Amino acid sequence: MVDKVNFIWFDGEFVPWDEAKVHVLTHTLHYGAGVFEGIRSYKCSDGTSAVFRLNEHVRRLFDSAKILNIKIPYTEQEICDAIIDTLKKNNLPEGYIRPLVFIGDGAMGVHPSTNPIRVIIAVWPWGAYLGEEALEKGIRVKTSSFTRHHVNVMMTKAKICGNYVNSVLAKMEAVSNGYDEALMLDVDGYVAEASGENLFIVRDSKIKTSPLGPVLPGLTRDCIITIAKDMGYEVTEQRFTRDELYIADEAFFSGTAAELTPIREVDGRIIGAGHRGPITKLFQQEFFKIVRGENLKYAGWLTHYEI
Ligand code: PPE
Repeated sequence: MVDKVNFIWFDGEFVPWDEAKVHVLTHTLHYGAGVFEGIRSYKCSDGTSAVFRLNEHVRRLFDSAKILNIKIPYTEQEICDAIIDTLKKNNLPEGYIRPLVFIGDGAMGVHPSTNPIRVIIAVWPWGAYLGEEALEKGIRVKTSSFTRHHVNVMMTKAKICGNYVNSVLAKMEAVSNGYDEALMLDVDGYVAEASGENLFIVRDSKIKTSPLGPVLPGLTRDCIITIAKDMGYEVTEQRFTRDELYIADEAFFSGTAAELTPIREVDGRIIGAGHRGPITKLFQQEFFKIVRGENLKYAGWLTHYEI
């Protein structure tokens, strides 16, 4: 269950959590044509809080809307300000932020016509996505029977609601088979991403991640690439096969919700030593230092606020 807070920002107004409702003929509810973001804020060691990569997430929200050809009736700055206001209004020093842009009710049929474009911003406390233990011990993963999107079937640079039906199918299959997460391959059989995370592998201290194409341009992915390069690691964005993952020394997922989650097993093969590897641990530590404002080199990624 989501941990309720008091208010949701809804079309420019704060509405009590339980009253943030829509009509059953809401267009997006039927056809999935909406866009959303997943953002986190963290308590910093100086006593303030900070949203991680706020501007870039909001930019991706607007990119997603452009790709879907819908116009958000606010500016990027207005949405950034509304996010901070929503965190403050709810006295939330640390949590998850979910802006959603959707097509309201009016006409039915796949052409949304003049239906209103509506925006909500919800925030709530959300701990480790795959469990606190997973961050240290790693998770068990199974290759999905569901293929990740073809770039001309779904728009993969956009975080479109309907794209996630593929993720829901894959995740449900993985969990019902006793695994924590699904490994999704692209249409050519190369490793793409998971239901809600990008993926990295490490072998001989070299880092590799799937190139953009079938995968979401994750901001955590971008953060890992940046910090790994800054630490002197070689990082390549190159297609790789599932057997290259099987023989990796280390593997981990990256995502706003999942943060950096180590992978300890794939399709019954133990990855590396079967627990979080040293390079994964190093990146994880660096990541948590950055989001908590302890590494000033990346201070530009943080938007501070005070409760
Ligand atoms: N791939 C997919 C398919 C994806 O959904 C996410 C985020 C990522 C990669 C990583 O992107 P980024 O968060 O910018 O590093 N998934 C969001 C939704 C998770 C959910 O279950 O809901 C998230 O992590 O917020």
